[in-house]
Amino acid sequence: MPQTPLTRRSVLATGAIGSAAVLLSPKAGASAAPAAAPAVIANGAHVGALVVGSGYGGAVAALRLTQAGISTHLIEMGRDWGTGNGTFTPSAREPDKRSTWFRTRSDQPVNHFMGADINRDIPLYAGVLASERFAAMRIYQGRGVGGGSLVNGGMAVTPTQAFFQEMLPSVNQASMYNTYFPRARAALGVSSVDPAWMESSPWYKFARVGRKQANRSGFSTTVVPNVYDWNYMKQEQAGTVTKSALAGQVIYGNDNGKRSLDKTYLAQAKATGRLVVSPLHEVTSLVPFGSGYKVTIRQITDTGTVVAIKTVTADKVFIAAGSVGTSKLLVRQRALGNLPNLAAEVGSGWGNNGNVMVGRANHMWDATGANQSTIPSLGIDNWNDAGGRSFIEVAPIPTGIETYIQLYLAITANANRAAFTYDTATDGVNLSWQPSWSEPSINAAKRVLDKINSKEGTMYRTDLFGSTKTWGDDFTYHPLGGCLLDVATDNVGRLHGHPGLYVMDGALIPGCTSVNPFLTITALAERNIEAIIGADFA
Ligand code: FAE
Repeated sequence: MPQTPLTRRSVLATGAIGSAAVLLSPKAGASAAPAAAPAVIANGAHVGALVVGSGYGGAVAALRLTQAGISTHLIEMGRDWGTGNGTFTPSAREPDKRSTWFRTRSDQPVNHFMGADINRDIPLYAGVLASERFAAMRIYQGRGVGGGSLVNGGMAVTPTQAFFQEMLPSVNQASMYNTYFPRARAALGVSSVDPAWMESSPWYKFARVGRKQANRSGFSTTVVPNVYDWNYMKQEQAGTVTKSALAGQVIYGNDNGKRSLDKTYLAQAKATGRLVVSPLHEVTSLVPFGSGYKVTIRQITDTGTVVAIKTVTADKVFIAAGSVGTSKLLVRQRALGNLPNLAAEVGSGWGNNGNVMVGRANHMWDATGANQSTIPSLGIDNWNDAGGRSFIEVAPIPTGIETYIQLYLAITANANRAAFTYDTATDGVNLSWQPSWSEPSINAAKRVLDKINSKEGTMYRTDLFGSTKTWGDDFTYHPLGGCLLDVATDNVGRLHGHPGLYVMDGALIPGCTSVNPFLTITALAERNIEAIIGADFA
């Protein structure tokens, strides 16, 4: 049977990452590091801990389980992208087959320019960015070992304590802000741009112009921390290293510069010798079996041919397939009677973090620059506006030419929540989001951007999200919820009704984090896995 080779990656032993190592003492019954780990999981295997999905929740679980001496298998439906130059699509401007998860045409967030559709035909391939379409919402997600960290903008923002209290009232605030957020920031390698460099770099002119305009209308901006290596970016500008953020790479992966999970949590987990990663393996079913679970896994090639259907058994299963992947998997298993005891709330409470995008047309004297880094550095903070709360990223539009466009991604307070439901006719899962539900988000964003337009005498662009469409309100980068903490699970992510089955990812978070979500997902996973290892592996 053909098997996908496991490519080894180098460990980035930075000080920040090293200082984050929380060495848990090995548990009773924990296995020693295997002499020669198998390349991928074998059909018929019995494993102690199985983690489904290698994004933030999965990577945290994998690291802390292996550090506690527990042999762990990580199952990931996307590719292992390896490292180094030439792994990913060279620029988001020119999507090739590596860009997109099994579509015959790219499906970009900004998909039009001056009336023209800028998507491209591409061969079907296990590309790194999935655009998953539901009736009224398309959801962008990372696919590959590292999940969303491979494709995201790296913005690592801590929500205010006041909002965290509102979002997850059952979670002890002090422990989050004193222990788990700092632990997550250190392990992810979060830092901020050198302010002096940002003021002078031509690649951040778009950010400076965006800030000037926000300030002129009475709004303050805040620097947004990131996992991108800012020193590497300085060298990109100096021309001494291969360009990545300064070459238009981000949503289809960064070959260099970004500390994605494969270089941080997952590299550390592999270094324990107790982690086996199975890329191009998708978990399709879960059934209780003895005191654990029987798990069915489909293995594919990178062009989509199914090469194996494997059945394995696991004592404990950590589901970290992302808000959408986790919700879909569990809703379907409940409907098929495989996990009959799951709570009725599994599938509910889904939100899009209030995401909407929009562009403004600047005047010729407010050029945003032909050269733009793909990594944002500033946000307009209007979260205290009770009439419509928003945190608006000043986003780049790295086309390589001067467009005079000021682009924004707004994160807004939007109380609408959708549910995932099983559809017997298609054997698929639907999402109940309605087009009109984005209106509160647009209204919140307009409270800032209408004012800027009025002050600057400018208008919105209507040619970026369709041939005549102002708002990018039908997609999200930030799916959250579907399996809420302390509702569908207990207060650390144990699913009700099925012992030994856990949720670890963005599905736990009720629809909105007020800021970009991965730092919150990581910190919450750190909290939960510590409690689970302490209590359930004794
Ligand atoms: P996620 O990272 O999505 O990982 C889930 C993994 O599970 C994926 O690798 C899937 O391939 C895999 N999977 C799914 N189903 C299965 C299955 N059945 N079997 C095996 N594997 C499976 O989940 N957030 C920020 O905070 N800052 C940003 O700057 C930012 N920018 C973004 C830009 C883009 C283009 C996108 C798409 C997202 C961005 N995000 C950003 C969102 C962030 O990446 C996302 O919230 C996290 O990745 C979610 O983490 P999870 O662990 O929940």
